[in-house]
Amino acid sequence: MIGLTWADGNIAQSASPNQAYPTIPPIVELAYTYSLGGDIHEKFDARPGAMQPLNHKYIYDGLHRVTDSKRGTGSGGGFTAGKDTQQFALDFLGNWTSFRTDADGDGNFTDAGETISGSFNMVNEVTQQTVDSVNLPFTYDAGGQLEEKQTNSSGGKFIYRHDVWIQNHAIKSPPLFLLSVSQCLCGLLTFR
Ligand SMILES: [Ca+2]
Repeated sequence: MIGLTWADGNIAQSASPNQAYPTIPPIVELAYTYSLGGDIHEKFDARPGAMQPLNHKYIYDGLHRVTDSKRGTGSGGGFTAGKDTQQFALDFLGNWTSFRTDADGDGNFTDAGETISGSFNMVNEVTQQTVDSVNLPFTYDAGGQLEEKQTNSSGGKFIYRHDVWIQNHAIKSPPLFLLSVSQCLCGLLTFR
């Protein structure tokens, strides 16, 4: 296990028998554990008595890609997953075919908005996301720039426009089509 500790001043370990405790309260004290393959297995708040759900536990597939990012309290055998725990399913190229977040912390990903499924084309552009059985398509121009992204079942969407330098210079939302949501006019000296 690897530990990182920040404290306001010099910090040391207390004398026996409580050597696990710092001599002053640490501002931040993080501990990391690793798998035999070198992947971070756990990252947790190691301050004595810490009870906030700030801890993470990760699960990987055979290619060392994160498939589960659990958030919660405790560590090791005492870890309890909670709110904002996430799961990812990836295709062989690494695209997220599903992205799930337990937003209410009830232990499942079946509540409204908790699961987003993605479809991709041959050049790994996301072509559609599905949220609560609503399909939200994405379209691109021939240069691969995102042109439109549908945002809800009512046809709401963002429209992106690019200049000849492939700089995004306008984002529009059709209900307010004449009023750009945001727009920047990039000059010749604009660097990307
Ligand atoms: Ca849930």
